[in-house]
Amino acid sequence: MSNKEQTYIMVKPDGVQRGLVGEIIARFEKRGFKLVAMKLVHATTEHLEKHYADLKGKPFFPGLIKYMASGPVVAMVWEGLDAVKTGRVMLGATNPLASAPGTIRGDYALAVGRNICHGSDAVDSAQKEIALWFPEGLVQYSNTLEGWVFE
Ligand code: IDP
Ligand code: MG
Repeated sequence: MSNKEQTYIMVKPDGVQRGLVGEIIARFEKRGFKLVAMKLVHATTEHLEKHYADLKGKPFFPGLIKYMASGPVVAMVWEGLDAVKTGRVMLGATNPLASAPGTIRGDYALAVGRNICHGSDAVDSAQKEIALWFPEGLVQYSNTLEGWVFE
């Protein structure tokens, strides 16, 4: 079913410290996405290096891992129509200075190295990230509002 696409969304350590967890969750909830997994986790550098394996070799990689390991993150999986692409649109551009107002980064962040949230960039990377962060699996339940969100 096309409305079952899943994306991995994470509030980064700066988003947690700045008290933006509720704000970020609220945006995905209000948009109509369904929360199918969530946990607060202080990730190890090994785990974060796997998550960002594609960026290994970039000059900012060591700083990125240090930033991401500096405190707990909120790991989530959201499900719904076009969840991956729409999640990225809701987050805004990687560099918050290029993010439109109304996006999460465009409303709450200024620096690329402190951009408060992560979202999967493609369906296949979403599946990899979900498997990495939620090896225990997702939570299955029915949401009675689905008929009001999807045709
Ligand atoms: P994305 O998070 O928008 O998908 P990626 O290119 O996948 O962006 O980079 C992952 C993360 O690495 C970014 O969200 C940001 O925190 C950090 N990052 C990317 N480019 C830079 C940079 O030029 N300087 C510092 N940090 C960066
Ligand atoms: Mg990325």
